[in-house]
Amino acid sequence: MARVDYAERIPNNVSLADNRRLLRALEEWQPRYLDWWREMGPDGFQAKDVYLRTAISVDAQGWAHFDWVKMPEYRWGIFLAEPEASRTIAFGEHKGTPVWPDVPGEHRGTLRRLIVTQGDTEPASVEQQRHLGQTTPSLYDLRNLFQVNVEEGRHLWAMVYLLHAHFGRDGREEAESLLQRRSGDSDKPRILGAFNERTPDWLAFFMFSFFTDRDGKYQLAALAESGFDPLSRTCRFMLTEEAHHMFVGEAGISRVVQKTCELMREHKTDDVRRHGGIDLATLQRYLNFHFSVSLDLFGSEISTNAANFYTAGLKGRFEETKKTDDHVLKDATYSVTRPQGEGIAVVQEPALTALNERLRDDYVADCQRGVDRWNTVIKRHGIDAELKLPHRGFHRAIGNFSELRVSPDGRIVSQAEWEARTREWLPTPDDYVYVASLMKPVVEPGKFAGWIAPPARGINGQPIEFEYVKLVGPEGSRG
Ligand code: BYC
Repeated sequence: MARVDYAERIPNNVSLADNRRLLRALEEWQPRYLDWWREMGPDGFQAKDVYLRTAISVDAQGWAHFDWVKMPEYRWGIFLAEPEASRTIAFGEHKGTPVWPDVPGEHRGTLRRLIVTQGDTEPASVEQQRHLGQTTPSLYDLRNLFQVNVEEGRHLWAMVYLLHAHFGRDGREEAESLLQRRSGDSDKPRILGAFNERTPDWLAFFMFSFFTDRDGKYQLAALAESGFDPLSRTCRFMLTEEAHHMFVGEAGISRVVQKTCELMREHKTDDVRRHGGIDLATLQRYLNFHFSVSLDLFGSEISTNAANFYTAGLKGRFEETKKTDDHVLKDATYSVTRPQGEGIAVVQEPALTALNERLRDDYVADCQRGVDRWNTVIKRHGIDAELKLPHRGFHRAIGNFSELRVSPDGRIVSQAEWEARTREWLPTPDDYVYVASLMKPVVEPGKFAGWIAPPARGINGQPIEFEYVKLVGPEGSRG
């Protein structure tokens, strides 16, 4: 079961060949997916060989195979983690009963909505990143971008499989719509806010991979607890791939911080812009932006949707099975931060409706660990400065704080103060122009743009100067 069947047009470990109807439906979707990939996937480079990893099994060890692949020929497939024998639902009103191999009728609409929302983010991120290849800081980074992109494409396949296999005609229609919406398009936008923002440059890309992909980790982990077993197994395998995306973000920012610190030391100044670096203040503003829009992705602090998902056994908590409470939460409370009077207070709320906030807390703690590691780099250079996560109420569009103006240090501020100081807190047009001015492609193997340090090591044991993307085609053409 763990081996993936590569003889099929659609590689899979779900015995697609035994279900001719489903196979035909997915084979009809496949060319439309490829049309979308060609139209909205990476701009250029489609005919180039890229050193990519492909899933060849779902075993935790040795699931990936590295080889040269042209992106449109990537073997996008359907991989579910191994079923867990006699798995039972771990939470909610069905706690202790066997997981569902198929969708229970009464939860059909809700599950479809969750799967579509998850699925929609995957192509959205590819669309957001499609122009970045043109300004890559190195071949190593170019390859990482494309790895992330093909895997987001595979995650779309993962959700489309569930829609086709379990939701009949509605599912097929939703699968089509996933190829029709477009990030940032005012007529047919992607579903969630952050996926309609621009990813204008590589600093934004690294921030997105650190902060927004990490929302993916927490949402997938919560869905991996689902009583709907195919969703759980799909998400478990997606999480394996997701880890690399967050690595790209964390290591990317870490390398920018490293370079910034080297320039600060070398030139004895904070103003590294004069030396082609990205100053810490600009990094902080980008961080503030990406963290705050990613916090919105968890939904409102108080959410009956979240309570209903949980009680019905559809979406659990992060590491649900490791928690030692009753897993029903009817009588429990949870601390929630909210505006109160003139200030901000932490109050107790029913734990069930506070589940979005709880997942957000797990996420914030994880983000903080990454920021701490970046700060270690700054400290190592003997520099007295710190990057900080802004207050959770800062720059929010969803939930308790969406109607207020909150400073990064957690004060409710007037509109006038907000307007006067927002340029200290969020990236300014000038920041974007400056960062854009640094985005000159560097494509010589082993060379890196001047605003980012090389990585500690290459991919899959290859040297850093490895030719991760072969830009010179047979006809000698580039780009
Ligand atoms: N933007 O009760 P509420 C990833 C809507 S990222 C726009 O507050 P709920 C990835 C909400 O839909 C992970 N709308 O929240 C990362 C609802 O609408 P309806 C993606 C929003 O429902 C990088 C209404 O507001 N996965 O994988 O408890 C690269 C009230 O909702 C937003 C998932 O999201 C927003 N930010 O939770 C690639 C998991 N927030 O129903 C990939 C599946 C809320 O009243 N989705 N709304 O019309 C979910 O679990 C939930 O839909 C949410 C919202 C957590 C998003």
